Amino acid sequence: MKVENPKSPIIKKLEGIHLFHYDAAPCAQRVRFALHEKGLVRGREVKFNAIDAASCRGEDHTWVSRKVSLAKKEHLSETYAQIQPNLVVPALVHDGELHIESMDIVAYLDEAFGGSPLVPKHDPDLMADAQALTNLGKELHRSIRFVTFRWGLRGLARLSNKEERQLKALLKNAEDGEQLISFYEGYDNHSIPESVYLEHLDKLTSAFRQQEQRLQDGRVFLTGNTLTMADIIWAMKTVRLMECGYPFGALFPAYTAWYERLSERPSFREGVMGKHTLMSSAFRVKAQIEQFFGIGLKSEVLKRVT
Ligand SMILES: N[C@@H](CCC(=O)N[C@@H](CS)C(=O)NCC(=O)O)C(=O)O
Repeated sequence: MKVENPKSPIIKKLEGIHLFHYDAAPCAQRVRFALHEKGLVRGREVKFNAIDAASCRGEDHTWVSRKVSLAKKEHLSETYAQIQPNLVVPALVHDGELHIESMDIVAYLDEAFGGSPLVPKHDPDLMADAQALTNLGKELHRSIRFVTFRWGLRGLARLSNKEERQLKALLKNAEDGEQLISFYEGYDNHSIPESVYLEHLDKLTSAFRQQEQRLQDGRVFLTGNTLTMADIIWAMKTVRLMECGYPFGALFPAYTAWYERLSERPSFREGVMGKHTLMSSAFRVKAQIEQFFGIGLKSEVLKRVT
């Protein structure tokens, strides 16, 4: 979605492609994957709010990385609210134009940079299938949030009272602010009921089972034999859950093999994982320790399906 008349004075100054993102955020990983599929590789790292001429410059065939640390809560700032009114990553600027919503950005990059289409408009049946799967992926974003915050982040991502007040004030007029506010209210007060968490976990398991069935016919990608936006959104959903110990290998072998195929692509290795390896390893170690003690996401899921 292109944002008309963005508030931030930074936007108009940016040349080439600048991505406001966080290495561990699945929504930003979707866009980084697409950028690399389009032959645009990661270039300079600059502060997200840097406005000097050298930082604003673009470079051919690369994108400028403007990291917004979710861990340091840099997204809950007035400066970032002027860039991304919903206070989430990613946001992409291309030659002074601001785009938000990760899957809309993927579609934008597809149009702007050509190459093998990620949005298969040329084939109506394929397009309908890829769109339906993408929509299901979007719907499940909330479920991923509930499950990964609980198992992956625990208290680490909680907001202080002051940060929660800041979040509410900054999102007062945002179109899509209510979801983030109500999620943090429950999460910060430890008042998300177990039943809500389990409902989200079951929704995810049943969605992954559907994908497992799809892949039974030996297809390479989720919608057939070409990579589409559907593979992007589902693979990035899978990254974080894998890190949290979700037992994909034990439950869904064809889905796991599909994910491994995707994760071997340079766009995945460089675009998605490039600078995410440290945090990814920390998540995996945490999951392994939990598994050692017979707790954690793996045993929780296996208990529910057997
Ligand atoms: N619909 C948005 C969702 C963006 C979103 O939720 N981003 C997450 C990271 S995956 C975020 O920035 N969360 C901030 C927070 O949880 O405080 C998109 O697809 O771009």
